[in-house]
Amino acid sequence: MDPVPRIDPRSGRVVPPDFLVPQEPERYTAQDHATWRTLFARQTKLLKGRVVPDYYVGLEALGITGTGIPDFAEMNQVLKRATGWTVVAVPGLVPDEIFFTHLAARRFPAGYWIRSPEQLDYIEEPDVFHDVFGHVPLLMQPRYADYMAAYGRAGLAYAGHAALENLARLYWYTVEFGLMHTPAGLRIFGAGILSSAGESVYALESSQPLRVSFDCERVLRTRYEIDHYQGIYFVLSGYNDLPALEPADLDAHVASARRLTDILPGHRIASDRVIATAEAWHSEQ
Ligand code: HBI
Ligand code: FE
Repeated sequence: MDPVPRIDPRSGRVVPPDFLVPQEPERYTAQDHATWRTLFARQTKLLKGRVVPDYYVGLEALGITGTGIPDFAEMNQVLKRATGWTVVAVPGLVPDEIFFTHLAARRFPAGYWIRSPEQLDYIEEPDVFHDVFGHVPLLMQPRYADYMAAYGRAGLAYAGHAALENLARLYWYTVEFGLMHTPAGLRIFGAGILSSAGESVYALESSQPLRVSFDCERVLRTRYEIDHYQGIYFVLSGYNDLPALEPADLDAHVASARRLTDILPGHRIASDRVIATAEAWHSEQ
C-alpha cells in the first residue's frame, strides 16, 4: 500500500520524503507576527520564576524575541555552533520514523506556520510558537541537546515495535511535560507546559495533579492523555536525571516496564516519591 502523499497547504505541493520545506520567513503576514507577539508577551510574563533558568539563556542567545516569528537561518548560525543542532521547517506533524531520523541527525523539525487568532490556546498540530518558543531554547543546553539526539536514535531502534509506545512516554513526560528541581525551586522544563498559558500555572501550582520524582521505568509504564492538562508530572532532579538511552540499558528498562502493568495518569504506586508542591513552591517564597 502506498503511503498517502502529504500536501503542504501553503504551496499546494506534495511534500518531499524528508518532509522538509523552506521556512520562507518573508511570507509571514503582519497578523502572523502579531500572533507571535501576543503569545510571546503572555508566556514570558507567566514564565518568570516558573521556567528553568537555562531556558532564558537559550532564548537570549538565539535572538528569540517578542518582535516577531524568528528566522530559522539566523537562529541556526548560533545553535549549530553551540550544540550542532539546526531547526528545519516542516508543514506539521511528520511520521515517527521521519521525526526520529531528523532528531538523530540533530535537526529539530519545527512547524513553520502559526496558529490563527481564534486558536491562541489550543492547537492539534505543533506550530512555530510551540516548536520554536517551546523546544528550541533548551537545544542550547548541551545535556538536553544530547538527550534529544539520543532519543532520535532510540526511536529509530524501536520504530515499528510495540515498545515504541513506552519510549514515546519518556518523550512525553520529559521533553513535553517535564518539571525540574532547581536551587531556586520547582521549575517548568517541558515544552508542552511552557508554551501553554493555562498549564504553565497549573503544572506548578494546582493541587490537582500528582508530582513524582522522575524514574525511567515508572515513566515507561505510565500512559498519557493528550487532550487535557496532565494528571501526573515527573520531576527531574537535574539534567543528569535524563537517561543516557544507551541501547542495552534502555532495552533492559523497556523489557522490565513491559513485564509490569501500565499505570494510568494520576495513579500513585508504592515506590513513588511524591513531591508536595506547596512545600516545593513555598520553600522559596
Ligand atoms: N512531528 N513535527 C513533529 N513534531 C513532533 O513533535 C512529532 C512529530 N511526529 C511524531 C512525534 N512527534 C511523536 O511521535 C513523538 O512521540 C516522537
Ligand atoms: Fe512538542
